[in-house]
Amino acid sequence: MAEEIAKHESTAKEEHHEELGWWRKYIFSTDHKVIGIQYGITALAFLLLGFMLMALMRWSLAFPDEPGPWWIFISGFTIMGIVVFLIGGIKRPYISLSGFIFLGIAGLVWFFTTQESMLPVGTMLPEFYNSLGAMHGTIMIFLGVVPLAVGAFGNYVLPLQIGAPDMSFPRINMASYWIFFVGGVLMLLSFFLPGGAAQSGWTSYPPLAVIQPGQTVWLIAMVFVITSSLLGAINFIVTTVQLRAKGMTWMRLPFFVWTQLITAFLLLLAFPPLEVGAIFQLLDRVLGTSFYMTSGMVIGGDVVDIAGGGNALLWQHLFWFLAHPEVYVLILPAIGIVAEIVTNNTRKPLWGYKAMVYSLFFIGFMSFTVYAHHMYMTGMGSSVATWFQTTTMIISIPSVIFLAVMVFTLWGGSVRFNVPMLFALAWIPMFGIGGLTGLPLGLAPPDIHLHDTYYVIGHFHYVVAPGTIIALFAGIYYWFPKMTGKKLNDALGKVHFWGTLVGMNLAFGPMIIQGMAGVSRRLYDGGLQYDHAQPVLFLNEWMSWGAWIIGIFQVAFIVNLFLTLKKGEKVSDNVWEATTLEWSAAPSPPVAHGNFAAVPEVHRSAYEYNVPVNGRIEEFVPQNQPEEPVEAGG
Ligand code: HEM
Ligand SMILES: [Cu+2]
Repeated sequence: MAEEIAKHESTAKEEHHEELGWWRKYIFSTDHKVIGIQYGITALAFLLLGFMLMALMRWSLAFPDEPGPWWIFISGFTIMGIVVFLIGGIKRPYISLSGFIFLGIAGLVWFFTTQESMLPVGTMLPEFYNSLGAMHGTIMIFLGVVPLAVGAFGNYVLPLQIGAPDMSFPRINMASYWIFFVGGVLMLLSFFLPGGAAQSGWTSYPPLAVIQPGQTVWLIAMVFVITSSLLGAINFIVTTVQLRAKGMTWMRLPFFVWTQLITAFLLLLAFPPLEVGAIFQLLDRVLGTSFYMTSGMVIGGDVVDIAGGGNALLWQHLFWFLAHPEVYVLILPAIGIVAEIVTNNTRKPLWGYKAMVYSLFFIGFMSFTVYAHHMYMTGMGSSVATWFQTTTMIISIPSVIFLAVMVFTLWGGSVRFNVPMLFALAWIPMFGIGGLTGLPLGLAPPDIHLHDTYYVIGHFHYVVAPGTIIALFAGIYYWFPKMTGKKLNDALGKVHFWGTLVGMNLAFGPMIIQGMAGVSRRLYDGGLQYDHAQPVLFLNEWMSWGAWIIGIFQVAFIVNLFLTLKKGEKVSDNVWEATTLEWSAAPSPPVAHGNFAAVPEVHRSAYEYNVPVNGRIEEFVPQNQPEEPVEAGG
C-alpha cells in the first residue's frame, strides 16, 4: 500500500512537475477537475446564450408585428455583468472575469438591433428568426447540455467516483476541451459574417442547408465539436476500464459511472457517421460535389447546375443515426445524477441496481435501431416503418424501468428535501411526461399528423429541459460543495427551483396542445397566418411568459453561485453523508494532483445506507470502509 502511494506520487510529480505556472494551472491544465470546471463554465455560458436567443424568438412568436423591447435584454445583461464585476472585485478575478459573459451577451443583442437583416425597426425578420432557431437548438444541445452533462460532470466526478488519480489521457482531455472551445467560438462568429448564422435548423437538412447562407461555418464548427466528443469518449472508456481503484468491481460502480460509460460508447459509435456526413455537406457547399443534391433541381425558378445526382435523404440517415443516440447522450447522465441524489436523500440502497445497469446496456444497444422514427414522412414504406415502430416501442421499456426504480427507491424512505433532491424529485414526473408524449410519435399513423408540429417541440423540450436540465441543476447543487468546499444557499436554491419548474411547464405544456391542433414548428409568427391555428394562438403569449419567467428565476441561481463563492462558509468534506468515494475518500475540494491523500480501496457496493453491519444498523457505510471482523458470538 505504502509502496503504491509512493509510486503514484512519483508519477504524479513526473506528470505535473512541482510548480505549475498560472497558464498551466488554470488555462491549459491537464487536471480533470480543472478541465471539468472549464467545461462547466463554458457550457453554462452557452446555455445562457442559447436561452437568450430563445427569449428573443419568443417575443416574435407572441407579438410578431410589434417592435420588441430589446433594450430590456441589453440592459438586463449589462446590469448582471456589472453586478458580477462588483461581487468579484480585484481580489477574486475568477468571479469578476465571468462578468464578461453577461456583457458579451448584452453586446450580441445590441449588435442584432443594429443590423438591417436582423431586427430592423425593432421587429424580427423571418430569416433572422430562422437563424435564432437553428443557433438556439445547436447551442443548447451541442455546446450546452452535452458539454455540461459529459464534459463537466463526467470529467469532474467519474475519476473521483472510481478512485482514480486522473483520467487515463490527461493531455487528450485538455485537447478535447480546447477543440470544443474553438468549435464554440467559430459557431458564435458566424453571427458576424456576411449572410449571418445558419438558418436551416439544428438538423441542417439539405437541399436547403446546402444553398442557404451561414451553413459553412456551422459545419466546420460541428466538425470541431464532434472531434472533441470523440476524444472525450475514448478517454472516459479507457479510464473506467483501466483506472478503477482496488476492489471497485463492475457491480460496485456508482450508477453515475455506468451512465457515463454507456454514454461514451454512444458518442464513439454514433458521432463518426455524422462527422463524415458533415464533411460531405461541406464539400457540397464549397467544392460543388453532390452527395446530397439531386440533378435538375429548380431553385427560385432556375435549374441548378448539379451533375452528380445525389440524394438529400442520405443526410437524414447519417444525421439521425447520430441524433437519436444523441438524445440518450443527454438523458443517460441525467438519469445517473438523479439516481445518485435520490438514493443519497432517501437514505436507502438504490432499489434494483442491477436492473438499472442492464437497462442501460439495453437502451444503449437499442438506441442504434430506432433512428428512422424521425423519418416516417420520407416515404419509407410500411415494412421499414414497422421495424422502426416496433423498436421504438421496445426502447421505451428501459425508461419505464428507470422511473419505476426511482419510485421504488423513494418508497418507505425517510426523504431529505434539500435543494438537489427537489430538482431530482421533479425530474421523475417531468421525464415521465417527456417519455409518454414520445410514444404517439413513435407510431407512424399519429406521427403523420404530429410530425413537424409544435407537439414534437413539446415532446423533446419535456425530455431535454425539465427532463435533462433540471437533473443537471440537481447535479450542480449536489456536487458544488465537492468542487468548492462551499454549499449553495438553500433559500435561493428553492426560489430557483420553484420558479424554474413552474416556468418550464408554462413554456412547454401548451406546445403539446398547439401541436395537436396542427400548428407547425419553425413559423416566425407562431401560426398567425393560418386559420386552423387561430383557436390556440393565445397560448403563444402564455408560453412566452413561461420562458421569461424561467429567465427571471435563473437570476436567483446566478446570484447564488457568485455569492456562495464569495461569502459561503467552508462545509465538511462529506456534507451529504454519502457513501461514494468522491465524498468519503477525498477532501472537498479534492487534492490538486491525484485527488486522494491516500489511494482508496473499495470494500463494498455503492449505496449502503441504513444497512445492517454486525447486527446493528449503520446510517451509511462508505465504499472505502473496511469490513469489520465479525464479533465473537454475534
Ligand atoms: C421514451 C421514449 C421516447 C420516444 C418513444 C420518442 C419518440 C420520438 C419520435 C418518434 C420523434 C420524432 C417525431 C417527429 O419528428 O415526427 C421524437 C423526436 C425527438 N425526441 Fe423523442 N422519444 C423518446 C424519448 C426521448 C428522449 C429521452 C429525448 C432526449 C433526451 C428525446 C428527444 C427528442 C428530440 C430532440 C426530438 C426532435 C428532434 C427534431 O425533430 O428536431 N426523445 N421522439
Ligand atoms: Cu429518436
